[in-house]
Amino acid sequence: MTKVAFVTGATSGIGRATAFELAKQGYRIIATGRRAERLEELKQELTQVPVYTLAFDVRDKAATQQAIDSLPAEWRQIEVLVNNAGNAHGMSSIQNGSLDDWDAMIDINVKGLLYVSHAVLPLMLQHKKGHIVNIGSIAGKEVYPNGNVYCASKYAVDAISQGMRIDLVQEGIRVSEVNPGLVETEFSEVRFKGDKERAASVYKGFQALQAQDIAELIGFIVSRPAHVNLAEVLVLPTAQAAATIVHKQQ
Ligand code: NDP
Ligand code: 8X3
Repeated sequence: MTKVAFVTGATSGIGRATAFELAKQGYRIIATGRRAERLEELKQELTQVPVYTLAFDVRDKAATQQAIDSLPAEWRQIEVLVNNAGNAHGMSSIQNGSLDDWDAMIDINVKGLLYVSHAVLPLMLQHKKGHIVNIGSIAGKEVYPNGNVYCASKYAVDAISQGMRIDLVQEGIRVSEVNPGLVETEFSEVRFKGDKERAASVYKGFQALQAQDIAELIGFIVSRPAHVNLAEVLVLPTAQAAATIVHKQQ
């Protein structure tokens, strides 16, 4: 039976591209996200391997556990978990921040990643084999103006990834963390609450990373020999030197 990869946030951007990339390596794909219609579209398009979809909100711990418990036997031997679901919500100073935005970022990026991992890990532990790839960010490596809580959520992903690696080393489970800089996805549209013009301006004047770039990196990480773990990768567009230092053409 072919191996199984579980990808969160597969309805868009990095997660969607990763589902396609891992399928190229022969993984059967469990694709998850909230938007069931997008998951259905993915299933229609991704025909070279079997695809199983689970629509749930990672903020809801009961729904997350229930969804993963509902997997049929032939989908339970998960070898790769890509903890990708996440977003920034808003971008403002701490004194002008919105509690709802803060809740969303902490609940999705931090607690959601934990809920999914908590439900999937027992399936990996049964086989003493598995690879967890957490999607952090350059925002988990440096704090930038008005990034406060989003950065905090990604610093938490960094700490959780290190903690997972320490606790799971004796179990033979690899834990990797991918920390991208600016990737052109729906990320900024979500951050700026549907303001497409403002979102597009983030990626103007330079060549941003594309979701495919990150998907290929994830594909590389999970295809290393069993004794090799790429623990952490910071990946930036060539035009980006740090979180707020981007060389843009006028
Ligand atoms: P997108 O907005 O394109 O994709 C986000 C994905 O997360 C969607 O599939 C969305 O699915 C899913 N998601 C969001 N909220 C929830 C939720 N409550 N429950 C379940 N799924 C959810 O953004 P990206 O592809 O860019 O983002 C993917 C990851 O990459 C995120 O963790 C982000 O922080 C990180 N990242 C992004 C960078 C960038 O510049 N784009 C740079 C560094 C890191 P749905 O809405 O259907 O639920
Ligand atoms: C997304 C990249 O720079 O907007 O994590 O924080 S950034």
